[in-house]
Amino acid sequence: MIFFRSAVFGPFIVIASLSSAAISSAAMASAQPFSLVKITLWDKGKEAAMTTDQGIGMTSGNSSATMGLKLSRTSVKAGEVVFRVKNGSQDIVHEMVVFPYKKGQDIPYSEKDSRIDEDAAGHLGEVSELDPGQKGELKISLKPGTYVLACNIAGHYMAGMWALLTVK
Ligand SMILES: [Cu+2]
Repeated sequence: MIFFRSAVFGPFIVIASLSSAAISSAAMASAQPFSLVKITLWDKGKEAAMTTDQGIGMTSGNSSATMGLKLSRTSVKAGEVVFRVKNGSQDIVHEMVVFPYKKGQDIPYSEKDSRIDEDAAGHLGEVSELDPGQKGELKISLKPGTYVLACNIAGHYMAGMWALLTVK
């Protein structure tokens, strides 16, 4: 058979000789079922003066933020995504909320509450209110696009506690 001469088709020949149960477990072992993003929530301590002008699209970005999210990766494949979140702060409660993002769009924001308006912004899921040192996990399915990961404790988004994630 001509397939035996092709390295590309080799794996199919091996699988074809197995039972159907073996095929599905082999497929599961080789295909990664989800993308993992590890996130550390950080800050410079509760004594640090919080910045207030570090929202998305604001002139300074969040380069001088006193709190933020550190991502193990900023790009993942579309499909199931697991966010494994740890609050690395010594003394401040943080969380991680996922929103869709379109370039040039302002994130709906409530000045009154000093928070992103979660309903208007299209809240997709969250690991809410982690105490210092605490961990949490969120698994959601994401389509290709850009997403905002933000902490929506009052004041934290404008302090610069957000990051962008690209889904391809
Ligand atoms: Cu926070």
